[in-house]
Amino acid sequence: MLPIITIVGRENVGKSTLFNRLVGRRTAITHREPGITRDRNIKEVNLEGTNIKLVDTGGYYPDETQSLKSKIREQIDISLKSADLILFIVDAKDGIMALDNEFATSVRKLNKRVILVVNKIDIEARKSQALEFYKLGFSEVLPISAIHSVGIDALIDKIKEIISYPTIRPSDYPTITLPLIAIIGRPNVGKSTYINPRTNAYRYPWSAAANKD
Ligand SMILES: Nc1nc2c(ncn2[C@@H]2O[C@H](COP(=O)(O)OP(=O)(O)O)[C@@H](O)[C@H]2O)c(=O)[nH]1
Ligand SMILES: [Mg+2]
Repeated sequence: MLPIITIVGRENVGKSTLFNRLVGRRTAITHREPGITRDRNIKEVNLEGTNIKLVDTGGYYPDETQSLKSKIREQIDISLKSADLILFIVDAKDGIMALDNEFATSVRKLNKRVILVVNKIDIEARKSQALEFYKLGFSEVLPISAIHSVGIDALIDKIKEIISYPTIRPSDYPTITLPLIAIIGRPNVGKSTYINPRTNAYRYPWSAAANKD
């Protein structure tokens, strides 16, 4: 089974432009999906040696009478259920819009691997415009311009890197429930003093009591 990579985001952020950009590199077979989707585009693409199935959710807005939220939910539910990797696209020219936040929340709930693609960064020098989008809470944030082909190679590299790892779902995690916290810093700044309950007895009396000989 080919990895399924699904492009999602609000209207006009450049989903279809990115789809065409990635497909344009080397197209294979085009599928037509029966069912609810009106014009969901699915293509098998060879991304520099790696075959994937690319899905453009663009145009998928089922019914104008539905509320925006239910449209989003429906789009996310149907199109993203089978996705192995989500390309969540936002528009650098618009900044973070309310609808981006709603998409972000819904996408995050899916617990899938996500690249936040910040589109319309038309020149490399404006890459820093992507920084504000870290607020949406995704660790992989990539600036691109789908039209001007800026950052597309980096995006392809990132896609290939991510899908080369097997998917680990929360249910696969070992049963460690406590968070692991690392104390780091250069030598002699007081890392051990900080974590040693004896030397910290006056700050953490409960720890000292628990460690009495
Ligand atoms: N300036 C700029 N415009 C872009 C870029 N990518 C897409 N667009 C424009 O944004 C508009 C919406 O693009 P489209 O791909 O149809 O968005 P979709 O609704 O998310 O599929 C079109 O006018 C595109 O030409 C980009 O990298 N830079
Ligand atoms: Mg579109």
